[in-house]
Amino acid sequence: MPDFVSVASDGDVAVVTIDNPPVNAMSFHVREPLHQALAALRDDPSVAAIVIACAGRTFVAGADITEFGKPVQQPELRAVIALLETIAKPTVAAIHGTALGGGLELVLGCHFRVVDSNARLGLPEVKLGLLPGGGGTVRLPRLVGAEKALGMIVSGTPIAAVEALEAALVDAVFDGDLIAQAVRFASEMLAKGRPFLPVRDRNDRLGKTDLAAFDRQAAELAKKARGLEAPIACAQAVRNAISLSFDEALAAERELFLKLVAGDQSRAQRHLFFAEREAAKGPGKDLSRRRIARVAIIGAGTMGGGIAMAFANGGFPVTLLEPGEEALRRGLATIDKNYAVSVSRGSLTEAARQQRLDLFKGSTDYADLADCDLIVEAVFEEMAVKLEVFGKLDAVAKPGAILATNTSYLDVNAIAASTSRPHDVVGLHFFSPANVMKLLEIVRAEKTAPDALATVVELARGIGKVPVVVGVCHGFVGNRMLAARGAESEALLLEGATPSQIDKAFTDFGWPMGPFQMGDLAGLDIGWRNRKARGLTAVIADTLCEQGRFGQKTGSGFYRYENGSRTPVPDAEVEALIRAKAAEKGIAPRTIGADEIIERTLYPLVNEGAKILEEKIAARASDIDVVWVNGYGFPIGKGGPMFWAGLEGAGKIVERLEHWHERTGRPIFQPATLLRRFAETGSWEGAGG
Ligand code: 3H9
Repeated sequence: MPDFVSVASDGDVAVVTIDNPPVNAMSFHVREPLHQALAALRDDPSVAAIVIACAGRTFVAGADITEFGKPVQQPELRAVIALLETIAKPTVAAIHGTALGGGLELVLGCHFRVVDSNARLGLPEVKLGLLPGGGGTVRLPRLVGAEKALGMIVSGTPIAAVEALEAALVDAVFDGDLIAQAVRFASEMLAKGRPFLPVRDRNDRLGKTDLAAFDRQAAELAKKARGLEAPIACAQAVRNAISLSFDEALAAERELFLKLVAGDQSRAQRHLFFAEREAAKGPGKDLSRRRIARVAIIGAGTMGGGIAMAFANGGFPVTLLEPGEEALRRGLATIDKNYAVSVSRGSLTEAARQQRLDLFKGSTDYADLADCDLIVEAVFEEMAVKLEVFGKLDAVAKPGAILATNTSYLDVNAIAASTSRPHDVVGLHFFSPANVMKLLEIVRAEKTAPDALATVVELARGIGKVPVVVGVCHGFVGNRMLAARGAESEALLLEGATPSQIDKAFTDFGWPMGPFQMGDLAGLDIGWRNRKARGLTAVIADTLCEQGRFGQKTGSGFYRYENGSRTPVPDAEVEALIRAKAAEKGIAPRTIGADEIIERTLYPLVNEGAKILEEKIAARASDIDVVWVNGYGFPIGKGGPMFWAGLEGAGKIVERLEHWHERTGRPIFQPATLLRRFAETGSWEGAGG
């Protein structure tokens, strides 16, 4: 049995080391020996002070998330912290890496906290649909003040060492041997004979809270919660820390925590936490990786520029190729401007901007790609254009270079087959704006070499993307399912729903915006062009485009946008157009409820997901959830479409799909075999491959 907790002495200072790789989570097998060790040190007269530290790459990254939803094993984390807080000798936490969640709560039980200069500290529980349940909402405000604590707890974003020092969350920041310096710090505190006041008794900062300002801040944050319970509970718990006694607030925090941890939203968010990590494992960790030192992007338009920025942001030298001088100059100027905006907003320093710009090399000549290890094509979405580019790449790229296409729909097998090296070809489907959006669909073509795939998956994580490996089909996972979600939009409009009514059903569900707002934002002309290329029509959307209503960029689409505003205003003209088109088709309008809107849009979404799993286009149902949450705004509190299917009841979904199939005969309503099986077994497992 490994030593999850060990104790060593440095003079009269005891050093307790937690060693629970990979992230020192506060699992039961850590809590038990830690509790025992602390009790023994408390009672040992030869020990004058205690340092708590961690082995490995980080301090404690939180409670063990895999234990949630299972019976709690004693001692609980709260008991360990309570014991720590009763120790009268100085206790010093020595923090490197990240002290997160239960890890930060543990050190709030210490008298002092000293940190490595690269350390980060935070309470990210809200991102798992929780609130800090180990006293964090009650102790943190006592140290840093209620308003600062509220911001940290509701956002879940960790703060850096220097900010933690300024906020009085930590007592010293060190470089070099942290444990030696923590021991020295403990000895100094002993020598000074300072009163060692536990955090629970430090009430002076809390007493100075401006309650009105606090309530305003909490109300602002609640507005942004968009149906999520955890941020509201977090704010409530910090409010309790101000208005209740320490013990009462602690008990109230516990109650809120237990409610959240048992709820669907936290289950969904925990599912996503593990789903993202599973998806990011790619084809296997034992595969060798190719060396990627320089990346090239072909195409300096919006997409190409965004992809180039994503790689530069990750520290890669980038060759940006655009055959025309003028287009290249424009592309580079846009990148320059985007970074300048980040500087003016304060999200990037001037030095970092310069560093990133220095990574760019513009070129109009394919011969300049000969030294690149990964080349990403982001040219016009047309097979002939892509094939021409790949022909040129095949001629100039060095052996072993990975050739990627950023196509959203086209057949990557055909693109690969057009080259002499199909094993080096993959799809890298970035989402716009590519320097911001997290999702990256990595398309594995029939002949893609496993090591090439493993390389791009790892690279994606390295540049802060959330990678999901998908197979080849029209639209891959995301856009194929999007088409299924939108297939009934026109029919719903013609039958009597309005764009704003449909969009409201979506925002009430938890989406950031509905499909028509989304279409107006992205530009209706994109879909129009795609439909024309495939010989398809959409009577309302096509008519709007024929009228020059392309969405926000032209001031009108499904909505009106007054005086350059981004706020959609329902437009009587559009509603009249819909009624006229319905009348032409002899459709009498009727009232359509939110339930029907969800059934005819989101049930086909799930159904298409099941078909994608059947066809092994996605390896796991959870991969599909990762795609939809990170690329399309599916509400995180519902865990993605495939997880939500379980919450909604797959039996109900099958039944209603059958109903709509019978009524309309449309294939999107034909329940997938796998969805029927899920309805019977409650599991998507065994579907992928
Ligand atoms: C909490 O503390 C509640 C308390 O308030 C109350 C309790 C009563 N537990 O992300 P990585 C695994 S809630 C279990 O790839 P990185 C992860 O699944 C918790 N496992 O590494 C992965 O496993 P695998 C609040 C965990 O270097 C492996 O570790 N804390 C946990 O990119 C490596 O993870 C958080 O929410 C965990 N807590 O990033 C912090 N954390 O290799 C969550 C990680 O099998 N963790 N694993 O796939 C993180 O944010 C990142 O993992 C961290 C490292 C930044 C620490």
